[in-house]
Amino acid sequence: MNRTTMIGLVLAGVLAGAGLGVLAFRAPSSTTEFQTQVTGKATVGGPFSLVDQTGKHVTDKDFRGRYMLVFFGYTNCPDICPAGLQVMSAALDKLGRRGDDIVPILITLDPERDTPQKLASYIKSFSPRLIALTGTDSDIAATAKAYRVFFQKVPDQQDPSHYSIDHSGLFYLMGKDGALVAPIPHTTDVEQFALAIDKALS
Ligand SMILES: [Cu+2]
Repeated sequence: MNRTTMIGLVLAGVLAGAGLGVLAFRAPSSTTEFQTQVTGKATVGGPFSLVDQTGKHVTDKDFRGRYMLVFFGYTNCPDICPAGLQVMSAALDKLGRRGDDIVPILITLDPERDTPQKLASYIKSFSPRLIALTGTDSDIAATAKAYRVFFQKVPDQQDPSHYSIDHSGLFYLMGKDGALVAPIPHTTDVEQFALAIDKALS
């Protein structure tokens, strides 16, 4: 056995031990957490059950066999959402037929204000292929949690009846099996966005 193999084996042993330690000391509270601990790989995404902009009930399973390009936001968002969705739409245009299997999906973090009707009129400004999903507070919270999306309601200082929502701005390209293929930051430019998708599809 050469030295590198030896070090490799020792390291593997240490890592395996550490992994078991985590499992022993912290009982996983969910399958996702369990997978994360066993594989050491963060699991992003998962089942959801929501309502689209036409009022139709949809689940993640409806998109199996296609790629979901998932983004979380809200229609009253002043910056991240409109800018990100604009870039995403342009990137899909750029990809042309190559992106035919991609379904862009906006999931609202503001189900209180974002009704299916409001979402329907909002997404008209972007890719005609974009669909938008809303749901109950708890369905939205569970979906955001599965995607590890941070979001927080921020009341308006001047007018407490108004609020904005701070939120993380990643697009998640999910594979035909529903598993994460590539995260794409909302700050990516059109060229790079299209390239990232193109790479992920090959
Ligand atoms: Cu936003």
